[in-house]
Amino acid sequence: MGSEALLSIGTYLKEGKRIVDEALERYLPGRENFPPTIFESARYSVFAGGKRLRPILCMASAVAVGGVGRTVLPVACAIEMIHTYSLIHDDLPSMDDDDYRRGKLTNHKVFGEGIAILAGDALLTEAFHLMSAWDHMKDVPAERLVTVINEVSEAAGFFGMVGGQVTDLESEGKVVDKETLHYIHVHKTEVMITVSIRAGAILSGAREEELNALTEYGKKIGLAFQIADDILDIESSRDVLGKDTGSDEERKKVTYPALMGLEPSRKKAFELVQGALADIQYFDEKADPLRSIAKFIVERKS
Ligand code: GRG
Repeated sequence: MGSEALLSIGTYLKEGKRIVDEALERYLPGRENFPPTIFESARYSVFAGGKRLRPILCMASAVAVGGVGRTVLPVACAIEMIHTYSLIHDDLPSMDDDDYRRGKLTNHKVFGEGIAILAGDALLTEAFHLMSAWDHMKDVPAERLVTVINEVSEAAGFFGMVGGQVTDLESEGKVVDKETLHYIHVHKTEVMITVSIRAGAILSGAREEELNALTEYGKKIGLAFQIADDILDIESSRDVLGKDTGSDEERKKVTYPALMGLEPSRKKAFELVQGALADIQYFDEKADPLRSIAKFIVERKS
């Protein structure tokens, strides 16, 4: 994953996914360990066919500041493990109660609720085990790694994704204002995307102004990604998306299109992407993958 001219964003993402999948295969213990069910359950969801957007962003950000994508792979994969845990838990009967994800039955439908909860717990814990495993990250100064671990834990926890999920749960079926909707989207989705980008840059020794620009880029594409997700829930089909659509409306979930309308939401996502491109305008061609990913985020079909 260098900065070579991009054949197409599709080819780039496919190659990124291949690299991430290969690394996850190495980092994630297999069912030859005891007790086998938990490894099988965790692997079932990790290898269910996600886009790997967050780890790809982490590597692309490393490259944009002059680093090497593969150097940040352990942290990139740890972030994907945290993302997978959040999806497993989000699908549980006590949360969104979804039967399908990424075109396959959800984890609890296959392994039962208890094992699904534990697979999520194990993935979250394993992510921090992996990030702090010194032998994987020997080339990175320790203080950069500690900073990244600190930021990732904040993004995933009380003040990040968990906070967003709690507010989302508590808002179901209620009339919610724009500020609450913004809080949910930022905390549930944007912060994990921004921290993926920051992690790649920090580990690669980004200068302060580079890090600031990438953070602004991350905040904008992170929000655009969630707005696009809200739109896909309305406009896409289960065949394309791999999960049930129309579920936001059914559950009376607060979304951008529900609050602002479909066209204004599309416009907002487009403006965010333009803003993100402006944030990184002074980066050279090594940031081209980040530019293409920003556009892909609002053009994607799944
Ligand atoms: C359980 C603490 C906890 C949090 C759950 C991630 C999440 C928070 C909920 C999932 C539902 C949802 C719509 C989340 C917003 C983030 C999002 C769009 C996730 C899907 O991410 P993709 O499209 O998924 O990157 P793939 O399958 O490609 O990995």
